[in-house]
Amino acid sequence: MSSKRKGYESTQKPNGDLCEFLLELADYERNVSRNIHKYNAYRNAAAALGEYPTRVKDGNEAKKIKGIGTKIADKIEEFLNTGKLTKLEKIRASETNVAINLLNRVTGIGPAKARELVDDGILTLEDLRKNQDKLNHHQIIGLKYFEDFEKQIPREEIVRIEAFIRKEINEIDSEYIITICGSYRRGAKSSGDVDVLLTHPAYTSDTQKRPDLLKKVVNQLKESQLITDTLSLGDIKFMGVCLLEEDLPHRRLDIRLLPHDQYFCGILYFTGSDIFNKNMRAHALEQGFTLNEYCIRPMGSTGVAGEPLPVSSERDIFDYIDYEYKEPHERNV
Ligand code: 8DG
Ligand code: CA
Ligand code: CA
Repeated sequence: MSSKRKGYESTQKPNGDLCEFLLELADYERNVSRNIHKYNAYRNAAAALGEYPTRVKDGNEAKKIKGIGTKIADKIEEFLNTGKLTKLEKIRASETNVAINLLNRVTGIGPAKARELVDDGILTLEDLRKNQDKLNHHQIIGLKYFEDFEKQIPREEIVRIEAFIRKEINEIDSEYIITICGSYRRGAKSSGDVDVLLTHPAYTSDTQKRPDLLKKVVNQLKESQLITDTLSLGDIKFMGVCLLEEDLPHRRLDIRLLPHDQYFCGILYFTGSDIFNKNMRAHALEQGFTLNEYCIRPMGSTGVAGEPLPVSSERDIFDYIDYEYKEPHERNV
């Protein structure tokens, strides 16, 4: 997951300000309280409000929207009446909360690590720079490029990164297949990072692992000086940093190697949005299928998943579960 701060394009939406405060509460629940249940509840409510076509007039109207319960509706009511939210004012007034939220924005630092650092008296990025012995390699790189990674990547830049990667990979082996997923594939004007999915016809879930297929690509992109840093490199996943040109910011780049037969389930999953995925998986279950980032399987009457079904396009997956096909740009839920 790239983006630690995910916003909705709130300005044009009739309930954009309400979405903003719900997302701020969601961040608080994830980063500070570490209550993933409440985090999801706020995220779902924000997504539902973001889709709602007209300005919500009061808490009662909000409560009628699917995904918004009584407690969140009460907060919406308070916000509409007073223009602010007492709970949020209190959260913002706590130095500890502010610091935990800030440290969480460094890639590699999660809620538990952020809490630990704050307990050690580290409250600012400056404090963190002086205490790098408390950080691992990933976190040190995250700190080094903190300002760069906060910047959105314009679509035109990803278009150029994509062309660069295609050209380099084609020089190693023209049989590689790549797709840039994430918000870019959904047509976003800017993205938080670059999500590359990679496969090769010679690598399937029946064959041996092929870490060499990923390593060759990473080496080539290092040699051609697109990749500047590695956060982590395993058999199937590279996480790192790229730089297209001097004077541009450094960008987060992820490359995942998938077996050829699992490529389309992977593309579907990593295109998202995460809420679109959640809705689609729920629909799959209702239809008697289980869907994940690797495969789609029928659920037998005993509740045990069967063998993965053959998939040769994203559309196949929608067809199995009788779900109306959505183009990537229609998946911005
Ligand atoms: P952004 O980078 O522009 O901020 O947005 P994004 O491309 O939609 O988000 P991302 O964090 O880069 O994740 C890419 C896709 O991965 C996302 O759209 C859907 C899928 N995904 C989930 N859940 C999760 C998860 O928990 N972790 C990761 N790494 N990816 C997830 O649906
Ligand atoms: Ca990502
Ligand atoms: Ca992304």
